[in-house]
Amino acid sequence: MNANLASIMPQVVGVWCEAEGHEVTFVCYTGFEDLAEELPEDVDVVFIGAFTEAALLAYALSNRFRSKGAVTVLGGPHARSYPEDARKYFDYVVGFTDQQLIRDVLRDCSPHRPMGVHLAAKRQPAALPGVRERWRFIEPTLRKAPVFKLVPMLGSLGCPYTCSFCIDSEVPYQPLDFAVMTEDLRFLLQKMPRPKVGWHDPNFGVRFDDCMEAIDAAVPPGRIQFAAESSLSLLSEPHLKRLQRSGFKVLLPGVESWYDLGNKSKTGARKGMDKVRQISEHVNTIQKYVPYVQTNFVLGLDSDEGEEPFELTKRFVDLSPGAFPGYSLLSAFGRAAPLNLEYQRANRVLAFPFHFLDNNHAMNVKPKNYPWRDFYDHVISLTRHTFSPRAIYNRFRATRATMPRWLNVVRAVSSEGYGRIGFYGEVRRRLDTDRHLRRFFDQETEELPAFYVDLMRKDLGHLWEWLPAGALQHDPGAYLRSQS
Ligand code: B12
Ligand code: SF4
Repeated sequence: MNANLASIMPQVVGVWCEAEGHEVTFVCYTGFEDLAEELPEDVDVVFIGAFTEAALLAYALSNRFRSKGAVTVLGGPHARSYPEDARKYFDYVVGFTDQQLIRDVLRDCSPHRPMGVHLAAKRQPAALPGVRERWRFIEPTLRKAPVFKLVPMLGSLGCPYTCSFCIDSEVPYQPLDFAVMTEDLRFLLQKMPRPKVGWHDPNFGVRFDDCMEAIDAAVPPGRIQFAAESSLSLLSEPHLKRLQRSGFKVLLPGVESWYDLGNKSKTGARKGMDKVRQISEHVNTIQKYVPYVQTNFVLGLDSDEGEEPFELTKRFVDLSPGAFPGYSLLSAFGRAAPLNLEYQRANRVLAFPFHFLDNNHAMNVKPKNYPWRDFYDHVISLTRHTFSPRAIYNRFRATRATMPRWLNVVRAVSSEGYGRIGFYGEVRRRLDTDRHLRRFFDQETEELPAFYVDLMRKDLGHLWEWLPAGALQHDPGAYLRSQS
């Protein structure tokens, strides 16, 4: 799947660099390529877009390119979350990025060391190059996806909701040009016989009618299949009917919590089992119209206490057997969300290396209402329940279409289901037996446990040699310190 999940912005940056007259080499690293072969040698400036989970890889690459005389720029979720740290390893670290900012970087284009400069546009860009302009970067990326090919598109930026754990909670909602959307879809129909589009909007369909009109103006029913992340409050039955007509096959609504964030799921003040019943009914209704549904949950929120939230999620899994539950462990990505300041103020953020901050391999916020061992026991019990043979079978039966049925099985028995049970189990076992790891979890030491160092060395392979000194450590309170 990985090439199908590639980001839009690196393609955009490629288009903007070419517009300035530069020759661009574009590489999408999906985790499998031999980077030594794919990366160009003789370059003046290198832009890297990275999530925090890929930060160490990005730091190692920057070091390698700088040693050969290039100037390096980091953008993307990691740069937005941890600019203070990234400046140590890049000449430029950029936040919100528009065409003018890229132009400024290219014109200045000089080494900034030992500390890089931090630049950011005042707001999200008003417009971005569409599929037609990005096609020459989209096409080689999709070639890396053997069967299923998903074209990334964007209809809006920001979000009108204010979930305090989210990077977009303070970014105003802004639709992109609907005419460009229509034009892009027409273009795609010329390029592919049966295109599939993945919307990268944080919350798809906020301006629902405008969005659907823009799609319907270009796409005869059923010609393009769509996937989108959308909040439950936008997924009323009339909206679902329209989405079905227009070819939406995959929806990923966020439930997040049984006690919090009611406005987003339109459950108002309802909490606990009442909310489970209501959401489960809603999700089952969604599945009548859309064959593949993934419901997203955050585990370990401060509103959770005791066994109940985990038991409620198990009930949800039973009541909505066809939905694939996506679990994220509560994570504070540096300055990505306002809530992170609170965690840092309370000294609850652990210095887990960036490599493990992918919402699963580590939870870098000390849970408010659970000792670590209890928390992991609950997470393991929930994950086991979700991927038990009975639940896998029920999911299979409750999903009508063939592809989604098997996709659910594959996800359950691969690294996502069974793999996580194994990893959480290993961490839980070490909480009993590995004294150093236990002390790290309890914030009694910041020295990294060998267990994590070994995993990073293995994952980074030969790039481990290029990791700059100090890169494994970061200041988990940097955001708070920058505020004072
Ligand atoms: C769409 C999306 C996805 C999609 C597409 C992923 C992709 N490769 O882009 C899917 C569903 C696949 C996905 C998966 C994951 N996601 Co996601 N995702 C998002 C989401 C909702 C929107 C991001 C987006 O594209 N916005 C539109 C772009 C145009 O805006 P932007 O991201 O703000 O980018 C601006 C700047 O940062 C900059 N910029 C961005 N990239 C680059 C690159 C360069 C080179 C430059 C110069 C500038 C630049 O320019 C933009 C314009 O100002 C965000 C949450 C959010 N609301 O932003 C989470 C988010 C980015 N995801 C997140 C996470 C954790 C994940 C997963 C690890 C979850 C998981 N456990 O599987 C995976 C990892 C996937 C991967 N490694 O590729 C975190 C990242 C936190 C972090 N610091 O790393 C976010 C912030 C959500 C959160 N938890 O707060 N995700
Ligand atoms: S609805 Fe989704 S995108 Fe919007 S603020 Fe909440 S979590 Fe973020």
